[in-house]
Amino acid sequence: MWIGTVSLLPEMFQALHHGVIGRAIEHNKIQLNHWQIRDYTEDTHKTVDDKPFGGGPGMVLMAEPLYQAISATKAAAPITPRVICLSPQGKIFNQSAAKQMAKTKTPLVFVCGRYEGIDERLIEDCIDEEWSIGDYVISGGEFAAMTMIDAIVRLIPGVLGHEASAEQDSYMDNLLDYPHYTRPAVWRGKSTPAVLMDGNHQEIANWRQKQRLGRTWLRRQHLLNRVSINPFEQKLLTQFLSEHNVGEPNE
Ligand code: 4GN
Repeated sequence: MWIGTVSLLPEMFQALHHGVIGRAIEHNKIQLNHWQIRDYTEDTHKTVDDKPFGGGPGMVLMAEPLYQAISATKAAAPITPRVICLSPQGKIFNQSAAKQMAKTKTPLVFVCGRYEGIDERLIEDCIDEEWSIGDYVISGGEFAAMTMIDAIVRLIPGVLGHEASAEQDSYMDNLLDYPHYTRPAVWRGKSTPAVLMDGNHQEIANWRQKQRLGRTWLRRQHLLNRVSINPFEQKLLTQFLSEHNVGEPNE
C-alpha cells in the first residue's frame, strides 16, 4: 500500500517510522512518503499563507502551493490516489472506515492543514474526502493523519503478525475490549480474576465475551445497538449487569 502526506511539518511523521508501522515500512508492506508544501512555492519568502478575505483572526493556507504539492504526490503514486484532508468538518473516522481503506489498498494522500484553515477552493477542486478523528480541534492535521495511517496500516495482513485477521469481522469492531492482566497474580493487594488463572479455556472465552458485552453496554450503548446478540450473549450480558448492580437491559 502506498501512502503520501502533504504538510508544513513533514518531520512530525517520523513518529510513524518507529514501532509497528516502522516495521511495516521496513518489510515493504507499505511505502510512506512525505511532501513539504513550502517546496512548492515560487516566491523568495516561500509564502504558504495569507490573511483571510472578509477579515478575522489568523491566516489561511493558500490554494496554489497546496495544489502543486498534491500534484507532485499524484505524479509519484503508482495509480490515482484518494486525496484525503483532515479537519473537524470531515466524516468521523472509525474502525469500519479503517478496514475499508486497508482492504482496498488504494493509494492514499493525507493533506494536513495548519493555521485557521485551507482555502475552500482547493478543497472543492483537489480533495476527494474530508475525514475527522473526533469532535475536537487540534493545531494541524498531522496528528489526525498519523492516527488514521496507524489505524489503517495495522490492519494490513502481516503487519501485526497476529490476530490481524481475527479483528477483521464487523462484530468485533463494535464491541469494546475485555480487561487484560499479567504477572504478578496479586499486585498491591489486588488479585487477578480467578477464572483467568484456572486454565479452563472455554470459561476464559465466556468471561472475556461477558466483559466485552458488559463494558460496551456501560460505556458505548450506541455500539451495542449495531451488533446482533444471540441468546447466550444476552445471558452473559444479563449476568454482567446483575454482577455490577445494573438493571436489566432493554427495560
Ligand atoms: C483535524 C484537523 C481537528 C481535526 C484539525 C480532527 C487542523 N483539528 N478532528 N486541525 O480530525 C484548520 C486547518 C484546522 C487544518 C485543521
